[in-house]
Amino acid sequence: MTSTIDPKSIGRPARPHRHARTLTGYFPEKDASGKDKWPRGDEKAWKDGQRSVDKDVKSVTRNFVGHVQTSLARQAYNLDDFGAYQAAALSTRDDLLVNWNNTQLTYTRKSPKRAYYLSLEFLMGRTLDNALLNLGLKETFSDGVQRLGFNMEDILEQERDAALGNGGLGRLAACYLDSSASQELPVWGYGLRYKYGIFQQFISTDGEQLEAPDPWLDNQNPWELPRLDVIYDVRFYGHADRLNDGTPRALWQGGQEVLAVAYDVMIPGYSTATTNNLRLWESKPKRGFDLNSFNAGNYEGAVEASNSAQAITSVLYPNDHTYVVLFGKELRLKQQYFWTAASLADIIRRFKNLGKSMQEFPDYVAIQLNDTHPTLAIPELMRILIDDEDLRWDNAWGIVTNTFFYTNHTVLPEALEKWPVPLMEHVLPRHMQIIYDIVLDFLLAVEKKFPGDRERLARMSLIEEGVPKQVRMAHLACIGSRKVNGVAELHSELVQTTILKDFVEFEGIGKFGNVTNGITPRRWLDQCNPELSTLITNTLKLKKSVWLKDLTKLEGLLPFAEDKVFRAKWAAIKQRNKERLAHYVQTTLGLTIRTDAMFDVQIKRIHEYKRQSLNILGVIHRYFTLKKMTAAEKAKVNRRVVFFAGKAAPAYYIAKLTIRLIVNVARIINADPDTKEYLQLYFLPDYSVSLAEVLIPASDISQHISTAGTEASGTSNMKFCLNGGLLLGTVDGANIEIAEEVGENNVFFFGHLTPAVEDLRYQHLYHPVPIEEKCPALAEVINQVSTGAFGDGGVYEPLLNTIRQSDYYLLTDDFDSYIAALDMVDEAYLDKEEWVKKSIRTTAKMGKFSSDRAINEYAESYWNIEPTSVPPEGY
Ligand code: 26W
Repeated sequence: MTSTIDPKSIGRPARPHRHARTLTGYFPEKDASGKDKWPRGDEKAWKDGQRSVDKDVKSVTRNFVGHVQTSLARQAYNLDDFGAYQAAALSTRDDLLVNWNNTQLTYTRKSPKRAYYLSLEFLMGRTLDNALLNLGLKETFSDGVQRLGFNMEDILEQERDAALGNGGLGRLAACYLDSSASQELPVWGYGLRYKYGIFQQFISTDGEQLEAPDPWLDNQNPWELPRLDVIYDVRFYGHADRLNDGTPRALWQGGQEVLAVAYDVMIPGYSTATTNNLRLWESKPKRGFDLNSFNAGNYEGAVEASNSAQAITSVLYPNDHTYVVLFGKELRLKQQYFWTAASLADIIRRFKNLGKSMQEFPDYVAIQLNDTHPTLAIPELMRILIDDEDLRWDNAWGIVTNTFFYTNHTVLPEALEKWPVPLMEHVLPRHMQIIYDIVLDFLLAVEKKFPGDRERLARMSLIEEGVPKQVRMAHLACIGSRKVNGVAELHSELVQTTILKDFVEFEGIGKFGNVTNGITPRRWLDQCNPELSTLITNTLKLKKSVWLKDLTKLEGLLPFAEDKVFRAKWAAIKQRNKERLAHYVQTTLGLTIRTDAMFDVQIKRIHEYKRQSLNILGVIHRYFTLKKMTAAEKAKVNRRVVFFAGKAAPAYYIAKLTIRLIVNVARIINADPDTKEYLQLYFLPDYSVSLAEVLIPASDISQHISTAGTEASGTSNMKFCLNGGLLLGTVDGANIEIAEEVGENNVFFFGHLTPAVEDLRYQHLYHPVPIEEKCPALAEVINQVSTGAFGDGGVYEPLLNTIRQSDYYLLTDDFDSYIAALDMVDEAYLDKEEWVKKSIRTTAKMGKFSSDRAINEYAESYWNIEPTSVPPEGY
């Protein structure tokens, strides 16, 4: 079997059971005369709308059947798995709604300080399983659908991922919403309701990535509530005239006006009645179409305005770290403003309902900026306070700088957002005026503290000189916020000593901090690895809801690492998770994977800094090493199955070439009878949250091998370790803190450290050593690729040249230690008992990485908000 991937077979998992059937047990038995006992006894309660929150199997099935017949207008004798999913979602939604209403009512009555998480991305994945878990209805529901003749797992498989994000940043936002609700914190998310999520990835037979749109709303979305009553006007373009009346006010008029319509997504907390809200905005034309043009026969002109308005929330931008300086990407700027303007208008309206003065705004509102994408909220709040609320400049600036908090997610220079000044002046003329006013005040203050330091002023300005001039969004986010944080210890340190160093010197270190990222153990352990979760519950002798909410309780597993019986159970679960993955690959791709091998996984966006290239070159090295071995030598080798998955930004040529190389290497080595027993390689297309949920629990070892100092945190590293997978990585991001927790002897580290990186890059440029001398093993591998061992070698030259030439990501420096680390992994794996001990100890020490811990740090040390509990039955 080769690994040639047939593009037709790729994509979202197929729907396994399309065929319709009759709901078992729904039709009543016949009575003595052969007539149906109809209608069924419970129907009256259903019609009276008496839906109980306190569910039993009977009420679950009743509600389910009710939705089949009413909401879906389908017949109980004719329902397929997809219909069953829809009915399941709608009945679960009914329960969520009760809690959601109670929660909003509680917040309105108690008026606690609230926090708002502004993120352009929320990578939610599927909802049904999570909603049932959090509601405590999983077993009941599963029983219920089973009685109706359905299988819960098949139903869950019908749901499409909500893939409104690129990667780590978007998934982090989703984990934080889950934790906020679980910790009963009054937190709402604000984002955009993209019509198309992250593109679907297909792989052509020659290994090329092809992109297709992700029309995730085509099947309708049962999880959103359209709020046609919650709408705001958002303006673009036009002209802004200062009033020059002794106030800083201006009048912004004309241009394009677009409507923002709210869609609400309910976010249930785990094992609590708290159900928070994620509000997503959709853009709509303010007026349907232009009647004048229509009457004049200009039909295109008539719909133009409508199209232009709808375009704003049509698609998620697929960029991740690359090409963030988006020249001419006017639509992305419009997205950012549309979203921040609608969200702020909504937040201010809610605040005003409290009847407080604007001065008290920061006492009731904290706004978290997830990266610089929502930074326009800073000049937008200034605009509202000055132009609409008539506040003085300093007063307004005081309110702004006590409201916002900024999290940085990358120090890579190419990913720092900058907007061309001419574009800003065109699209947002009033905001550009305000930004200039902010710059003036700010630079005067810097000059006062560091008199005559012109270079410092140029470095710190919000405007970068050049053609065109550009607004540096990270600088604006920094000076407009109360606090600034990075996402892992090392990363926060780098933020403070590199990109924002001048700001630390100017504003003092107190404003800067760290909140190490976290992941929700509900989705990333209990849902994705139910068997392990059950074993943990039984072993800790705690209720699941206890340890899932206090993850440090996992430490109680430590003594069981010494228990042989426990280890056998632990290992057996890993094995079954491998088989589950193999089954997935068999059914979706038609490929047969061996499961009696170590599963080695690298899944993340494809990027040079993440160094998938290092991994694939390591695989090739292994392949040629195996080829040279005798049968007797090979028999002692550790069998390995290597998995890759991840998307490349559509315009990122080198990343796409990397995928191509992986796929073509797979084609050759999986077909090679000399080696295929010992080494297999797969590129799984269309990586998603749902695919991660299958891959992560199956992994023995996962790779997090970024060049030191480039990966801000990483969060999948935490997911693997929580599921008992060991980590092979560089001394970077959260890998460092994971090793601190689980112990360095349970982590495989390699490579140069961050402080060496700058110097090595300098050496590459000014004292280059030929690769053959510096790293012969790598030179040999590169030579094999180049001379066509895996198909036309010429194709890969641009990729290979990045390594032969400046080698910015230091493959030539780290390759030898990488290979040595892989050998250590093999050696360790051969001692199965010892390996399982490491696996147990790793899981046991992952408590720190719960997103509950992280969100509590934000709540306490940043936002100053408190838990606000919701009575389960309402008032
Ligand atoms: C404009 C396109 C774009 C989109 C996203 C540019 C840059 C980004 C982010 C800043 C990149 C990102 O997702 N960063 C990741 O954030 C995770 C959560 O904090 C970290 O775990 C990852 O290390 C970091 O790469």
